[in-house]
Amino acid sequence: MSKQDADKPQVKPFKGPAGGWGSVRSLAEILPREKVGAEALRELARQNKPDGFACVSCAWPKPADHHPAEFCEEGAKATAWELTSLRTTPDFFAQHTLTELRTWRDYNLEQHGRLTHPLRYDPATDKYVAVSWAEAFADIGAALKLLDPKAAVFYASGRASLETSYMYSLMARMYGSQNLPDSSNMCHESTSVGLKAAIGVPVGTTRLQDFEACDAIFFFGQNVGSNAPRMLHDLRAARKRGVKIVTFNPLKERGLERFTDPQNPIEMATLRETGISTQYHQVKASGDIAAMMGIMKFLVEWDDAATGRGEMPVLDHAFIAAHTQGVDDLLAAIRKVDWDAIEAECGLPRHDLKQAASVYARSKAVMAIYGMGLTQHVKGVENVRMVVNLLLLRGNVGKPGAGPTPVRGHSNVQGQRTVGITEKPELAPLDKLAAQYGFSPPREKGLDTVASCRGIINGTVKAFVALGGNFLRAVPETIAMEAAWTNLDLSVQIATKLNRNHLFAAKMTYLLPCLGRIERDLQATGPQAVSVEDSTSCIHGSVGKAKPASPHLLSEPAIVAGIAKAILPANPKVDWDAWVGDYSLIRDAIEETYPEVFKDFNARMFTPGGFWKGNKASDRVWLTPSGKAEFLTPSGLSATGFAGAEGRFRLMTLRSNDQFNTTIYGYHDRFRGVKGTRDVLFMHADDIAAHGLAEGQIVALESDADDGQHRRREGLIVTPYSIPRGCLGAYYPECNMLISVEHHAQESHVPAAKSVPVRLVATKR
Ligand SMILES: Nc1nc2c(c(=O)[nH]1)N[C@H]1C(S)=C(S)[C@@H](COP(=O)(O)OP(=O)(O)OC[C@H]3O[C@@H](n4cnc5c(=O)[nH]c(N)nc54)[C@H](O)[C@@H]3O)O[C@H]1N2
Ligand SMILES: Nc1nc2c(c(=O)[nH]1)N[C@H]1C(S)=C(S)[C@@H](COP(=O)(O)OP(=O)(O)OC[C@H]3O[C@@H](n4cnc5c(=O)[nH]c(N)nc54)[C@H](O)[C@@H]3O)O[C@H]1N2
Ligand SMILES: [Mo]
Repeated sequence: MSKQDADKPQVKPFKGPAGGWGSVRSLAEILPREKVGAEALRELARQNKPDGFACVSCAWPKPADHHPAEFCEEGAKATAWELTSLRTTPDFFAQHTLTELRTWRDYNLEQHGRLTHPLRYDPATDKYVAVSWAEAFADIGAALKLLDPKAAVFYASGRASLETSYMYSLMARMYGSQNLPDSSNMCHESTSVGLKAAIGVPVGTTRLQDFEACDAIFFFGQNVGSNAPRMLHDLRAARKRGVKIVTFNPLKERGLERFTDPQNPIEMATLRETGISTQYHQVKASGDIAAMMGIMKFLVEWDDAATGRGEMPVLDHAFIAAHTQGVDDLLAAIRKVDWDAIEAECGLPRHDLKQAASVYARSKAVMAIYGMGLTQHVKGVENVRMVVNLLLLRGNVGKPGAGPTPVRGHSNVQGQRTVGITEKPELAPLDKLAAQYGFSPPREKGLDTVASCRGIINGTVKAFVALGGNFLRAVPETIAMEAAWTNLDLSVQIATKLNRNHLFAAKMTYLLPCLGRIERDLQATGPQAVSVEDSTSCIHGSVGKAKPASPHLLSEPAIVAGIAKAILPANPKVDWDAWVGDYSLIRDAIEETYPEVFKDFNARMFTPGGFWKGNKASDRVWLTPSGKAEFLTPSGLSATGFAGAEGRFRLMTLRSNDQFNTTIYGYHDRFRGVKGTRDVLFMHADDIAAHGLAEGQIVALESDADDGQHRRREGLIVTPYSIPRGCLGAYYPECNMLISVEHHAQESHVPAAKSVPVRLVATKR
């Protein structure tokens, strides 16, 4: 057991700001723990620079005029995690069966360091053993060729480069499968669906320069201090200009309260902080639709009054008339909705909503930034559409300083979609691919994440190939999913570190270790670069220079090519080996498929700040069927999708500031004052008392999904916290067993991880 595990758990309020000395101390802890050498420290200096590598952590844009150190605490942790000198070798696997490793915690699995050799699972010994790459590819090819391509799933976690992702989706389609779910299916799919329907583009419309032009920012359900800390610099600069920041979040998140720039020696020395939010509204989980309805109700009231008096209207009627459709229904619903219902659903008094509305009404350019707090709900798509409604009412789309700003997760999750990773046939240029490569791509819809889970549980999915990620840990219903995994014919995992998904074997199981993005990628024509797309649709080149973790690793493009050659007949139009030898040829192919987005791709990929993909909605060109931006009248005030019931709580499954998704860096959540444990249950003090519980008591949670299934999570420590009554918070992925596969967003199918219906069960004191 490492020292971290042995720390005595404690939770007490954290007094410091986001950033600041806490973030320096946190780095001073993690760098030695990962035993990173001088080389890794040198690499940190190249992070997110125009000639460096694109951070492997989040997707926040990398500015053209970068800071001396363009990385944050979280980015540095991600770099250290990849450049660790620790190794998980075949010797390690000789000592441990998978049965034993399944009793380990996520942290301990990954803490053994980078995978070094291609591995095959040996059922006789219940261990992984080293194999040659040639044998692995031949075996995988033989197994996939026996299957109906529609029974094979090709998952992608959002990290792999544009080059790899293009090859991967092409391979799946040439093989005959459109089953290309990705982590976006659990993340911002509600954005892709909601924004596309509302404004005709599936992505945000803003860029970094909009932070310099806005006069207010509305911030919904995104924990910037932990999950996109580099944005704190943009927020701080905006605050210094007097921009108002109005936040809606059930939890008081430190990064949204105040920040000390760790790169500013004066701030650090004087402990000076910048306040971030000028208003902080602790909305109930799933209460954002109601809160936004409340804000709009004020806007409409003030607009009526102003126009009645012949004054400047509050709504932008000219914009609405010229550019939108559907406002009348929405306005009717706003006028009709009752204040008591709004207050009850969002948990905020109308006075608070009035304050928010008044900032909105007085601001000329407003950005709306949001994350998982909006997308991961049964009504996640409506949440996103409500954000657009709010923006459209005052023309806040398609002008400087204004627009929806979804904060994407993985560093290339948006880009993977751009180059074809999608289960939706209408989103891939199938005719173009057919012509370019001379094959007939599958035309029917493939399986998304939820459909893949169902298929694995009911046995219709037979093979699962994963380009990164930890699917079994990230999805809902983990207990049933783990049990069903062993029925698969084939599981292939392309990964850098051992994780829990790798411990569940199919009939044939391969674990294929790859180079990370920070590592030198040497191919036939020399060192290679790759590219990624950030949250604001800017595309960046990335060059890895660190020494690879093992000489036996292959690059992701090489692994994809190895599998592709083993499953596909030779095709003169795709020379997989040539692509692997020279990635610029892959970029030429990408440019041929997507000439508008990737014009002069190779020449432009190292543009400082990235090159912009363009965005029609930001030019007020609406690629919707009506040619207008669409208002949507919400179907109700609550985003939960379930009824309230006595004793039923809304559980939000959250990230700590010591994790990257299922990768657990450690057991501290500094900003929330948690030390030495991840087994906390954040709860309102009055709810603790009302349930006859006490701080520190151990409880279990049971699913309250009304579907007859028993799901239970033991061992949570009752922790009083600033959180609305009726809501609970606990960490992802350890609570995923509580979520039903069927508890997901309508339309986008994103698992509704931010309002899981649960019941509390007291176990021991
Ligand atoms: N260090 C680090 N960085 C990351 C990640 C990581 O795990 N670690 N993950 C990456 C990925 S893939 C993603 S998608 C992003 C995720 O980043 P976020 O979008 O910040 O996701 P979460 O941490 O899940 O937290 C969402 C926030 O929503 C709030 N919330 C919950 N329910 C509601 C609600 O109903 N309404 C409102 N208004 N708020 C709500 C929570 O209190 C929390 O502050 O970050 C990316 N960056
Ligand atoms: N309850 C609940 N569930 C959630 C969420 C939530 O908020 N609550 N969030 C959802 C979201 S937003 C997301 S994005 C998903 C995340 O789901 P995934 O993307 O599937 O999970 P990660 O934890 O990011 O994957 C980590 C693994 O990726 C591998 N890896 C790391 N770097 C590389 C690389 O360079 N190449 C390759 N090939 N592999 C690499 C490592 O082996 C590591 O163990 O989880 C979702 N699940
Ligand atoms: Mo994500």
